[in-house]
Amino acid sequence: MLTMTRGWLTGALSLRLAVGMAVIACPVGALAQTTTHTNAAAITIPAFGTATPYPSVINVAGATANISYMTVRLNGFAHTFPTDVQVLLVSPTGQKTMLLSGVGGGVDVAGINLVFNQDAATQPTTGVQLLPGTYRPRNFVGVNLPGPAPVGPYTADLTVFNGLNANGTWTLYVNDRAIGDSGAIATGWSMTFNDTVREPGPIGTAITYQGQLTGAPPNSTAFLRFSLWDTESSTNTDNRVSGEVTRTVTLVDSVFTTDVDFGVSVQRQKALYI
Ligand SMILES: [Ca+2]
Repeated sequence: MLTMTRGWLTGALSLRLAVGMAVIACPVGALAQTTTHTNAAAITIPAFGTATPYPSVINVAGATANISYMTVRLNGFAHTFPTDVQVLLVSPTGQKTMLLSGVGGGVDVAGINLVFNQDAATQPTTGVQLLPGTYRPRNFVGVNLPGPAPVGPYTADLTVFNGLNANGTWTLYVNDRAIGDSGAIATGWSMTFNDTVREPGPIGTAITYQGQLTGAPPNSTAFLRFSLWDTESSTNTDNRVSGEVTRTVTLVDSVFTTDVDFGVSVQRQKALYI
């Protein structure tokens, strides 16, 4: 009787080993996550000059995937001449985009929520009232913000952050560039990082399997059949989630190494056993 050191053989040479889980059990879309980070403290915009605080800061930690898409919210935006206002977002590693600058004309707004993402259908309008809504960023007046904000030129494009790791200190610089009229972002701002658009397809189940087969001549060949199962020990074929992959392996001092690939169709969001 041939025996496996890390499992057992049943029948002729059909085997089941509770190994390789770390490789096989990776769930589909394991990298997908959506996280929102908020600084709800008020940002006060003076009649002229830099807001308080300048910048407003959000520290991000724990991000395990790189940014594929992001949304920024300004909550409770108010101003009596919105076109005065510049809002610049800077990443921990210095990438930057203007969110708005020179938009909304001179029409008072009070307590509106502005959402920015790159898929929005419209940009804020320059000369008419700024309405609550979702917009692509717009930099209509491209003058430099006062330091310590980085100098321009400034893009108006949230995709500049794609591919970055979000961890670190994000800064939001708000400036009023014209004398008279003031405002606030009364309940602060937030960023949402969304990875669903980069969710991978099913992960393959190709592995390199190394085992030890005893009971056979230690330096010989053996014919093995591999299958994937969704339980560790059931012999019910309902628990078998792949077809068989057969391999003739070469034993060297009873140890063999072989590549086994069950394809992607068997991928489950749970542990599998070989
Ligand atoms: Ca002003």
